[in-house]
Amino acid sequence: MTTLMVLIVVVLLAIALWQLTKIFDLTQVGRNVDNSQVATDNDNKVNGYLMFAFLGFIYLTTIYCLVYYGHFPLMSDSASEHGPQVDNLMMISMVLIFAVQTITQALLHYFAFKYRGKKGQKALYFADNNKLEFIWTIIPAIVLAGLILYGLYAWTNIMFVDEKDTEDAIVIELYAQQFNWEARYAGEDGVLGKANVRYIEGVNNLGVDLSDPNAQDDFASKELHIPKGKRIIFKMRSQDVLHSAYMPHFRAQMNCVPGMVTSFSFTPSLTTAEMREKPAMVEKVANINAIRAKKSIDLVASGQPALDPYIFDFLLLCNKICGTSHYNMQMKIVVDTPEDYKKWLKDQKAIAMAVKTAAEEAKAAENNSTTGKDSTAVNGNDTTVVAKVEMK
Ligand SMILES: [Cu+2]
Repeated sequence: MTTLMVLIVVVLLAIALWQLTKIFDLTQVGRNVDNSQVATDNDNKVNGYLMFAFLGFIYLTTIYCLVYYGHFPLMSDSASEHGPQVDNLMMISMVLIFAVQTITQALLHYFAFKYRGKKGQKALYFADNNKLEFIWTIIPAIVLAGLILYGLYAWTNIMFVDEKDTEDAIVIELYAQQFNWEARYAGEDGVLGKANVRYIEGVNNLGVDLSDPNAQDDFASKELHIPKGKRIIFKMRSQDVLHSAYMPHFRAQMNCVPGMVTSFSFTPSLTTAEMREKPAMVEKVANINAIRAKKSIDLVASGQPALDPYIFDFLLLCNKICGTSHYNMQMKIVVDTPEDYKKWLKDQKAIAMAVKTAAEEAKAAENNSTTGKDSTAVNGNDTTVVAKVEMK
């Protein structure tokens, strides 16, 4: 609201100034003033200096933004092994853009000043200059080719995983739906059972093929637990529309497309507890909590409960605008130590067995009441890649 008021005041001031200059012009009528529309040397000189002033304005704004809003390093503390490669690429691109912008803006404004209009001076016209065109084509071409090659190298490194690295990997399915995520683990046998959206029924909300022996011990979780230092292969599916599994701290993102399985793989390099202790994270959390504490004062004053302090957690977010609650489509990711992960798995398996028994009982009861209904009608192509998981 304050911003709006300030904007209105600025606009009104500008209008007032404009009207004042008009009145000033009217007072000059009759005096010996040059009213011609052709720019004089003095006009050009003023415009030339204004070019320099504008350059100064750009530089000052840049410095101001860097000091007050730039949080260096722009990206830090990636929590996956490939993360530093992505950060490097980003940093190199940003530094390059910054250098080119700074130099070209200086040149542009300097030459606009230097060749400002002067009486008797005529612009030199030439159709082309091969040498000049060669220079301004070849330099960007080489720089961009280098950047693209480095990008391709990083991309192949991240997206194509060696066979031997996947042997020991954990395969987890990420199931996207409007508007939440669910993770499916392979269970004791280490193999994810088949699944298809057409099998979704009752408690089977992931569409797991319950007749598949591999699916018998699969279990789902609303919280994504992964162990540090072990390669995780994510298999993404979507139930309804296009979603995108985005795990910013791990520098990972992959679209979830209905009807197909997409994949992304990474190795977590920091546990949740380690990430919380990083100096940059400690500072960030302290900032957030300072803002929350300030807001809480107003809330408490108006009789509402105060905000809880924020504690950092890794998140899986949706990065495709998939509907009204897209903004809140998220799942907590917990990176455990390998020991904690094993403990968590054990607990989950026990819960999964109980849920499975309940589901089987429910299905049996339903089958009894609807005899004659063709339960083998589902014959769609199975879309889930069945993968081997090693479990220790
Ligand atoms: Cu979504």
